Amino acid sequence: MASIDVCYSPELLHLYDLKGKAVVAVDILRATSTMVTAFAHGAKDIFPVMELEECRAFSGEGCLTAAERNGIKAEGFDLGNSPFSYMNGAVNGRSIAITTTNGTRAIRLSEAAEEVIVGAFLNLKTVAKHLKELALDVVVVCAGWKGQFNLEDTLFAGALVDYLQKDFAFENDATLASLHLYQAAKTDVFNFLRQSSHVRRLENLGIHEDVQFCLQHNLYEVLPVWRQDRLIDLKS
Ligand code: 3SL
Repeated sequence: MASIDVCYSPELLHLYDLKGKAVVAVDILRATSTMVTAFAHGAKDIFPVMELEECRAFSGEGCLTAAERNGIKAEGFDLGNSPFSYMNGAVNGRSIAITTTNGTRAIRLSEAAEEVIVGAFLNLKTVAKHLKELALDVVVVCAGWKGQFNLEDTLFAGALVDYLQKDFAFENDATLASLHLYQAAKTDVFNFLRQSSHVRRLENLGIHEDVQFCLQHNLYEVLPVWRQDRLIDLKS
């Protein structure tokens, strides 16, 4: 039986051997939720990059560029990191280069895996189904916040384990803790996260609707996976 593990921060990735495994990279608030939303609204492909300058360089190649630092849209880019700004038809058929504080880093640091999948509550069931079909060992890589643990990515990990627990073995306490946290939170995930640091950080920036939106389960049947140098949607 394949196993499922949870890595609470990209800074802990050196403790995990990703070779031959499937990684689900997650940044619920908001990078991976936004990428899933972008694909659901017709984005052709997405180039997640770590640095602002790297991202800016893509504008010369006909890509839309998107950048966020510390919750704020970086100056001089087409888009920020709110899922709502990807819903107005502007991304339809377009390539997007994106850099965010933690999410794009989690994706790029997972490249050693056999398969890198972008997960969010928005596409939870689609990701779970794909993992069952792949039958590889899984590591959920939480983006966290600047190397630290966060609650929302951990809840997503727990939700995924909830879906997969009959088909995958658990190998570490991080997985069990994620599952228990999600089981405690699942009747009202929004309320459970009210005091969490990134929800408060976003609220202080006047960002309210994004949190409710990103916590919706199974809104989209989108499956972003890493292929060569970009993310594509396997469901399109
Ligand atoms: O850290 C990240 O990658 C972002 O998703 C953070 S924010 O939600 O845009 O503030």
